[in-house]
Amino acid sequence: MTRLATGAVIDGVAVITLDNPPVNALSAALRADLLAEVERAIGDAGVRAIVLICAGRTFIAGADITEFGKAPQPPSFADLFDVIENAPKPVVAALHGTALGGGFELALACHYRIAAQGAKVGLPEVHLGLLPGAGGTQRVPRVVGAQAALEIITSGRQIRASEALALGLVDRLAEADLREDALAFARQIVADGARCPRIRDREDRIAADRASPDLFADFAKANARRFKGFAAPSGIVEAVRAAVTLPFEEGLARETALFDELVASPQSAAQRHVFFAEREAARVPALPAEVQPIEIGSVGVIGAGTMGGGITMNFLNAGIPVRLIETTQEALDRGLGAIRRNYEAAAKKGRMSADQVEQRMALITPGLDLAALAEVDLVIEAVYESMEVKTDIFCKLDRIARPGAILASNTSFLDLNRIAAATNRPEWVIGLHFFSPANIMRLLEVVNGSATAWPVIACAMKLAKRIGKVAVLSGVCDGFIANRLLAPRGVQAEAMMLEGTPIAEIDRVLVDYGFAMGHFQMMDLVGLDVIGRDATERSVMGDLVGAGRLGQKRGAGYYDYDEQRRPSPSPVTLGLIGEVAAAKGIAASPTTGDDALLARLLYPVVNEGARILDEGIALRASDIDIAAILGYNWPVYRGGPLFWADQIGLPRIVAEMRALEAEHGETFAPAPLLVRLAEQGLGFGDKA
Ligand code: 3H9
Repeated sequence: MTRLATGAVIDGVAVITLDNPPVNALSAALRADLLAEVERAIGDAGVRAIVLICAGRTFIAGADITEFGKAPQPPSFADLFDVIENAPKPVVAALHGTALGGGFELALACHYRIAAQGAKVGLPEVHLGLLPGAGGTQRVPRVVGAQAALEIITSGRQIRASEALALGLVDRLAEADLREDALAFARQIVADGARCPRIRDREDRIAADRASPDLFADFAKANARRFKGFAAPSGIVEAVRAAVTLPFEEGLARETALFDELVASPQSAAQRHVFFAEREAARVPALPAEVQPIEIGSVGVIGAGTMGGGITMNFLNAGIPVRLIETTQEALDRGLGAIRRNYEAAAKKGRMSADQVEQRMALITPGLDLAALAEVDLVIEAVYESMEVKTDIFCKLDRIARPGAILASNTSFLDLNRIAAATNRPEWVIGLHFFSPANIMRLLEVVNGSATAWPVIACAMKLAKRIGKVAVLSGVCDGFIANRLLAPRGVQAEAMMLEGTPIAEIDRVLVDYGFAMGHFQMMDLVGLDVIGRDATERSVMGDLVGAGRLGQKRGAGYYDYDEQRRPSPSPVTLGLIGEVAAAKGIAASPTTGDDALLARLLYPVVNEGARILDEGIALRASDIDIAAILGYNWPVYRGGPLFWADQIGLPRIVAEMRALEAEHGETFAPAPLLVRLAEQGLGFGDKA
């Protein structure tokens, strides 16, 4: 068997190289090999110091996440770290790439740390619904103090080497070659007396923290909004408090107990599912292996409105030049102004420099003529949703764009195949459906037309990663994956409203489930005039617009808003709901009870997901979860609608849907796939 850790002694320094691609995850096998090598080096009288370094693109990026939920295999992290920390010879960790989670915790158990200039360190466990379970919550506060430790661990952010040096989390930065510099550092340590300082013995920072016992409650309070619904942050606060208030061993035991609780929780299972689902989404099994993605060096965007501007920013941020086209100078100026304001606001917050603002703006070539797109590699059309306008643009693009250019539409529900048919090259046409605000939302639905060629799909999937998006491949259907999936939630919210369920109750249940806002709050935020533009029959929304209640921007929509934009129930809306219900002959029968409300709102989403999967619109159940999480802010700790459904159990959902069907009609008829899986005792996650 290949050994994952190998040692070589160079001038009295044992260099132990870890090699477990792709990210050197600290699996049981790697822990065993590393332990053997460290013990060998400790026992070797010719070895005066030890350097731990990794092969490949990164230092250890954490524990092996696939091992969570399985029976733990020896050696444990604690046993391995004990041997390293108590080694009688100095141990130096040499960090490059991303030293994260259990990898960074290993480095903190070493006596010294040296980092390559471009390295980053961090404890991202919180993103997996966990806390650092290998001493991170105990050692980091001993270096940086409790306040900074809380910030670092609850944010899970990656810290650049220079900041890590300033914070004392690493001892020095390599100047040139990490391995050579680590060796030189080890030799110098030996020459200076071969001290083996242990972070666990450091008291100064936490002694100071003991003087401010309120800091934990204050931190939790100040971040209550950010932590809402998540279990891991309070576990982290608790563990860091233990670091300050308990002796090291007891603090460590507290950390382990809290970690064990979280790792067994449905939240962490959901967040781990999301971690792998995001990566899985990039894979298209049917893509022939020999297909080479087309490279994109320049982009054209048609439409400088909110969507087109946001789309443009993604490419500018990745250093890709954009030709931005509008129909009038005024619209173009407005669009450019909005992009600039956005960047300047980011610069004001310290997220970029003034120079970077200018560099990004300089990548835009504005224009009023589609002919300017003759040479770009990819054109993205982002004009309003009209088949007529879009087919006209694609017909023109067909004449203008160079052969081999990809022609993409940002349509959110129109038939991509009809758009493609307006050209003589439908194989070069694809859907790139961004979500608003397009520079922020991470989902990109890549819509595969019936004629779209494989290299075009391969290109879109690869490009998504380059511009920081998570691509999910979708077939052509009304609303593609995310919009189609979530539409039934809105339908049911509005149906319940007309049946007399208070809208504030409907919204509250969604917020308690974990959504950032409820259905009606979201409508008010987006603007009722914008959403209800194409309505054909009488609706509460239409009446609200008629009454000038356009949403938050007017201080009144479904809700009334005060100056701080806080919503309160509106008697006007209540009256309109009654009128519309009466006009439609809907009798009052409010839904009560959180579970009943939730089932009514979200089981139809699960059902639609089953149809989307069964029809082959989505490649896999986890893609549907990703679309909901990244496109609609479905709470990540629920794992998405289909993962959530699996956790509830499909037989229970089918039974409840049948009861709803008996009461409210066939909208609730469980989808065939849902019934099939339930009968077979399977979940969506089991569907191949
Ligand atoms: C932890 O450490 C707990 C401890 O505190 C306590 C223990 C007691 N395990 O993201 P990429 C795979 S919790 C297993 O595409 P990039 C990933 O699935 C852990 N697999 O690359 C993918 O596989 P595939 C704390 C992992 O360059 C491949 O590696 N650490 C792990 O864009 C490439 O990944 C973290 O949460 C893992 N830990 O980004 C860090 N990590 O090719 C998680 C990655 O089959 N990892 N894989 O799809 C990351 O954030 C990114 O992967 C990283 C590289 C930044 C490292």
